[in-house]
Amino acid sequence: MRSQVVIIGGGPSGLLLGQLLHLRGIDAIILERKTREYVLGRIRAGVLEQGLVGLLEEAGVADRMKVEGFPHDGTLISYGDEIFRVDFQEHTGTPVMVYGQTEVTRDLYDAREACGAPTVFNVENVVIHDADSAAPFVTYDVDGAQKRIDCDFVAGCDGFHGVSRKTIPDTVRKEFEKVYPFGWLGILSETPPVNHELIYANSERGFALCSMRNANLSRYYVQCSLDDKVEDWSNEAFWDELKRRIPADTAAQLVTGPSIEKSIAPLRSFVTEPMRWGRLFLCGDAAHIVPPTGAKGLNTAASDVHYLYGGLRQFYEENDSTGIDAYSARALSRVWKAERFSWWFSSLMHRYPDQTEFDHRMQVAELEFLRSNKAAQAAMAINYVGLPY
Ligand code: FAS
Ligand code: PHB
Repeated sequence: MRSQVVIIGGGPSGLLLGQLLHLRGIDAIILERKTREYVLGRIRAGVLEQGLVGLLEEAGVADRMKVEGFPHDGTLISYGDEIFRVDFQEHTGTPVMVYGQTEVTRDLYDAREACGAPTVFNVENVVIHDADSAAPFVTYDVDGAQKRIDCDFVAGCDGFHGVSRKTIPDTVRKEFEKVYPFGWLGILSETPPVNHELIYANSERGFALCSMRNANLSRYYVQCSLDDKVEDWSNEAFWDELKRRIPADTAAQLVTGPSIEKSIAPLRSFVTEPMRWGRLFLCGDAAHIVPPTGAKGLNTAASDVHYLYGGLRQFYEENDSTGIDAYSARALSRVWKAERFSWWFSSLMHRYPDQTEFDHRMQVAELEFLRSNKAAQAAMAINYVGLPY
């Protein structure tokens, strides 16, 4: 079998790239390790930058998002019982879109099935061959049989635990990592959100985040120990802890209820360089990870897709490799800025186990400065709504 592009991974990166390529008549097959249902069962990002909104419009999958999504013009930040708002419209003229990654992925799968583009689920033993040649190919097992696809390019969209990144030789690949000494315990509950905008909370007891998916589906997080297990946290314990980390009058408004999903995510900052090796291009979590504090994971995967799609389109339509040759440097330039913002916001909002009282006072001083200084708020807003592609 032959395909112009083989995309490894049927998450948002792979699906969005596949849809954009399909619309330009560039054939791409997606190889996904799991089933569609399994992929859609993951609860992850909730905030879309305008760049991603634009890409979804370009891919023709934005209709439901425009009806069911919620544009947010700002966010709240609290510390103790103090709370203030950062106004995205005032500082950037653009909102962010609150619409779950699960729904983005569902819309992309629906569009892919509607156009008949090929996706192979339940693949195993995916191996990328001769990526540093002009004739790469991919082998994989499905239904007990080994398959081979010859191609021009491979897009490694297979996330942090995929095979693509490790295909780049250790002698070529350089990795940068920071592991945070805490995780996020998240729940999804069929309750009305405590506030119509997100609340990022710094408290003596640790970080908390109040988010949502719709008017009756809330998403909450509390910072937790890396030693915690989900089963250590009853719903009651979660709600009690959340109430103790957000301002008292906000906590008094909180509607609690059963969780329909509960999970703990570890936090790390991670970048691989380069994001290209020969005919292999890494995209999204395959190349980089951010702590979710800045809502940059999915959104940085989107800018990778934008750059890679543009380069592949230029190659096929204009016989010009300028875009693919510039891909790694262009993507990494924006990736590192997202890494910095995510690290900065995480450092500002979380309680670190080895944090001294002085360290905490530094956090409070920076929060006071952010609260009182329009230039500081503008800098945060510009990063949060998304730097230009
Ligand atoms: P994904 O990991 O989503 O998709 C990769 C796909 O490749 C998966 O479907 C996987 O099954 C498949 N795959 C893996 N190995 C394969 C192989 N060998 N062969 C074939 N297929 C293979 N970001 C935010 O902005 N906000 C958040 O709140 C947030 N929360 C998160 C919580 C968790 C637990 C995690 C893990 C991530 C979170 N993220 C968050 C980041 C997340 O949204 C990612 O940025 C986003 O899923 C990136 O999409 P992909 O690059 O497509 O990778
Ligand atoms: C979410 O709604 O899941 C969400 C929102 C903002 C973040 C992280 C997660 O920074």
